[in-house]
Amino acid sequence: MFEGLTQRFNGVFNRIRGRGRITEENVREAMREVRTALLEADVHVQVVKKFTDDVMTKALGAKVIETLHPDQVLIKIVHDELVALMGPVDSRIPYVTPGPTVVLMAGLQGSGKTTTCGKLAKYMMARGKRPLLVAADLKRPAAIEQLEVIGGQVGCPVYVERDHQNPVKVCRNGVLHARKTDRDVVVLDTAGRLAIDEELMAEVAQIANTTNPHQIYLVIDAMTGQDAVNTAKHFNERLELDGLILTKFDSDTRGGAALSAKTITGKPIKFIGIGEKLDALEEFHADRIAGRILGMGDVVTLVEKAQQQYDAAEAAKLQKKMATGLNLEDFLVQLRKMKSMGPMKDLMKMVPGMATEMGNLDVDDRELGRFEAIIQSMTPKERAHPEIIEASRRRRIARGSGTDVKDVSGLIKSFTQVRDMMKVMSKMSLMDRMKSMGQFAKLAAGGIMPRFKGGSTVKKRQISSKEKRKNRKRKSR
Ligand SMILES: Nc1nc2c(ncn2[C@@H]2O[C@H](COP(=O)(O)OP(=O)(O)OP(=O)(O)O)[C@@H](O)[C@H]2O)c(=O)[nH]1
Ligand SMILES: [Mg+2]
Repeated sequence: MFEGLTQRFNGVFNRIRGRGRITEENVREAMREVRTALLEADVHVQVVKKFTDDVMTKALGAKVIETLHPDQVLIKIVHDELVALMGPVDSRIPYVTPGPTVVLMAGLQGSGKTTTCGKLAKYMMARGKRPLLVAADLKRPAAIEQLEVIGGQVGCPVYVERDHQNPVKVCRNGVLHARKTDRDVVVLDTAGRLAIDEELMAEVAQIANTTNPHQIYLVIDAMTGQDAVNTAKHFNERLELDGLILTKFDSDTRGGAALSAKTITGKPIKFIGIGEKLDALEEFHADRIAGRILGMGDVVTLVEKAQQQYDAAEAAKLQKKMATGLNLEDFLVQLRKMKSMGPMKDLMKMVPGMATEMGNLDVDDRELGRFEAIIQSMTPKERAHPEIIEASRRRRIARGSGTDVKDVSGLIKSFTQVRDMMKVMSKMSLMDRMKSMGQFAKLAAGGIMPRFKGGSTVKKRQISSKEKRKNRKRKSR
């Protein structure tokens, strides 16, 4: 699959090897080659641009760790960006209780829907599920038989109705049949369409509307490259997909679809089809694919270790500070560091224990700027000893920073809480500290940020599956 890309990346890293250090010039040169390599691999131009820009920024801001060579650092950065490009992805299927969990499969003609239905049934059965396949492709004469044969091969029952041409009815009855026969998953195999054609699109939307599937997967053919991604974009506008399944990954295509899909459609690839046989289905893991593309797992591990050691040394320095008590001056330094490092959310993810707590939160980077303005309007003495900031000082600071007194008070209060908590934490064992990190994240997220902006900095992103189904209904109308 990715041979061409792998070769090109190797060439880029080889050329950087032997240079003394990472400079703007040699990274720029490397990125020119990477850009060509990605475009040749049929990666969407928008994705190529974002990727090379991000790698460039990260490479120039990379920590200087003496023990590492520039090519090693670049390999790690490229690896991480590839992972970010394709992820995050959770390939688990979220089953509902009580069942049955309804899974709708959609896609263009010949993309591999029917085969993938069989593969999924086998995959689910290996995990203790009792799926039912439903033959809802009534357009192609042999489609029902094809699904029956596949069901027979994997040992999964298939629900069919032969006396009419109404796929919506078959799907609805299929779900009822699953209930009666104690099957806990229903996989609906729908008719393919040659291109995005309105009639068939309306049909699949109607099936979605009637059966209210818990998951909608779009099957796309890796061999069609960027067309597959465009298809996914169109389907997603109509169906609100939960994930993509990229088939024919075993073919010698250039990999553009795998690399572009997430960025362009916003939906992750959940599974890949790697052959015609019914066990040729793999969960999609972005890091494995990135590893496959670069083929440099050992370098990535090496760099990770070196960075961990470096981070440990830095952490020890910060730890000392924490024990003696941070002041707003330190805070400002950290804040500026954060700003230069990139989006706040990415940063939060790097703190142990933060990722899970912060996963659904969106922190607005612009707010950091207001934060900075407030601290900048304080005198050095106020920054070192925030407790001296009484009412009149608060008013002056608010005026100076163009904010409200309420904002200034909020910031000071939250800062004091965080500082005190850090003091306590610095005396804890590592284990206890990790546990408290969760609480700290909540404090940082629910404390400083929203109070600072009146509650709107932190947005809850996730919508419930009920809302999602409602949205779907609205869209399909
Ligand atoms: N090599 C390879 N072939 C695949 C893969 N998945 C499906 N195929 C083949 O692709 C062809 C089409 O697969 P189907 O499952 O019939 O596709 P479909 O989307 O159901 O097609 P329609 O029902 O006509 O819309 C078959 O020959 C499959 O064997 C895969 O992952 N790798
Ligand atoms: Mg089919």
